[in-house]
Amino acid sequence: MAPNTDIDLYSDGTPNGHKISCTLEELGIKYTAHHIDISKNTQKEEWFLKINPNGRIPAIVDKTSGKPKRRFEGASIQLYLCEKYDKKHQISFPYDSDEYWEMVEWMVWMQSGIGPMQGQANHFYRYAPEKIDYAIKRYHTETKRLYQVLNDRLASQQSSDQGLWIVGGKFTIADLSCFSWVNWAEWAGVETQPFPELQKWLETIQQRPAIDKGVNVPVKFEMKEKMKSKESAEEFAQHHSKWVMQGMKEDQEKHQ
Ligand SMILES: N[C@@H](CCC(=O)N[C@@H](CS)C(=O)NCC(=O)O)C(=O)O
Repeated sequence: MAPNTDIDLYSDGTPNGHKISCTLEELGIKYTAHHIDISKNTQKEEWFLKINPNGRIPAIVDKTSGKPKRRFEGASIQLYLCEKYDKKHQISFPYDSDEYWEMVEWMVWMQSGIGPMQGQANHFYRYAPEKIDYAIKRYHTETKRLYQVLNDRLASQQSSDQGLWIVGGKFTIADLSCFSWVNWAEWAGVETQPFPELQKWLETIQQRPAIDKGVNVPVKFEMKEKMKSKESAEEFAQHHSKWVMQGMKEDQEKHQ
């Protein structure tokens, strides 16, 4: 039976946000989702900075034990939730096992690689007011290089009878972490078809009911729908570009 949790999730419909809503859904535990509209800069408000001093989503406050615990940074939230609420290790591994450290390795790899590189690809390909070819190429190439690393890992796992999963022959938070960004590949202008194992892995994860639910928390997942026409993709990019530019302006004023 799922533990009786009391968790507040602060998030928005983005890759980093999906990472945590999908983790909570996979664990099947009770939580309340609060929409932090990053286009309105809610993540920079005083009350939210007390939860995440970095002013970014996602964050959680776990009130289950009675003493509220605030957690921020995607990978650290995922590890915390599994340590506390995945006692049967359905999507994680026992602390200090070899698989545990391999899982952590791939999560840190994702957090310091795919996340920031694909994030910059989004920025220069979709949001920047001028199209700088050098920057677009740099971040597209780096994202593709990282996808190849993931593709090769999946291929070698499969050929050693570990299934098409990153670690230990089962779906874990390492897969979920990487999935949260690879699922947004087309928004960054990167195709997944050239990476056959990654493509199969992606489609398998997309079919998990908890993932289908999680990507629609706290708001409906719209990107793939918006990508169906050039006009709606452009409109979606404009909407995001506006707040990204405003945020940059405010940061530049503060940090001259
Ligand atoms: N390393 C952080 C990244 C968090 C992050 O960059 N979140 C983005 C949304 S995907 C955000 O809150 N952006 C708002 C802003 O830049 O002000 C994590 O994994 O949690």
